[in-house]
Amino acid sequence: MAAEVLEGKAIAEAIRAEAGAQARACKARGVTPGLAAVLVGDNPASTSYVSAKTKACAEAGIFSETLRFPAALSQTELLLKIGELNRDRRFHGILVQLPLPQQINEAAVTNAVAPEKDVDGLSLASMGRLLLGEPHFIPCTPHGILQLLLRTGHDPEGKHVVICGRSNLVGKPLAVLLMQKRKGANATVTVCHTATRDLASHTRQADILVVAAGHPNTVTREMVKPGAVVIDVGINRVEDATKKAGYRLVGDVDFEGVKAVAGAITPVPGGVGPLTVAMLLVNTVKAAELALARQG
Ligand code: L34
Repeated sequence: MAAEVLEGKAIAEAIRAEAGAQARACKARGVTPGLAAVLVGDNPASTSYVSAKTKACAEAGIFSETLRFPAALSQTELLLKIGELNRDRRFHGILVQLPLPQQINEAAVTNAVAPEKDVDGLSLASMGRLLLGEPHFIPCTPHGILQLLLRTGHDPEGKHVVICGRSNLVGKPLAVLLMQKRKGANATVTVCHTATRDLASHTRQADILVVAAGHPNTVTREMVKPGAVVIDVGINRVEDATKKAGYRLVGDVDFEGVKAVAGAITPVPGGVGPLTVAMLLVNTVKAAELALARQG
């Protein structure tokens, strides 16, 4: 039997509507949630992700502004800008879209965002809190994956989750999130990466398999246990002359092959990507609510 396709897009729409209702409640109390999106350079994928984010903000009644900088921007200039945004009361959240050009140290920049505005959840403070089990802002993609699992009836509690990929953006925070001793988490977690030997021997153990490796076809049919839930985080552009854009999007999983054995699988596009966007809105509204609470 073919796998159930987990439509992230529909779930993301529901979450965005919830965030919109909360944004209206903030407005009624005198504060419009605001997001500053920082985009350095003109990477086409980053540009399209940031515009998806600001468009979703507008639909949810969240004020947003995109600050665009040339690829040659220095780290010092970027840090100065972030300092300004930290002090700008119109913005409750600051997003610095990654990757950044090579002359800029990403850790220095993500960590310069004030903890109360760190809606991407990537600063030392946010990551440390997550690790110690007192999460504040949870990074958007891992949070979105957890919401997708919970809202489609695949509670990870007690399950063996195997994650392929150990990035700071996805694999690492997701592993920490899923191992927490609390409702909606509580999984047994294995993290595989580029030095893992015999990857298939690990992936075949997974009740829930999350693939965030950054390469098409990292996971194929024979690597998946029958009935497993497969979450494909990858977004790769592959050349396709039949498409107007000259390319099409594929994930890190061989979708057609794996669909034949898995119990459930996320598509690309329309799977995890839209949830990343939705969770940024959730975090931004939360930042505005916390600002309101501080005002008393
Ligand atoms: N700081 N950098 C920071 N935070 C993030 O959370 C991200 N990420 C990743 C890259 N860099 C980041 C994103 O925003 C990946 N990512 C992201 C956001 C949105 C989408 C995909 C990745 C998305 O909307 N994907 C659509 C299709 C997009 C398209 O057509 O190109 C989808 O359906 O998957």
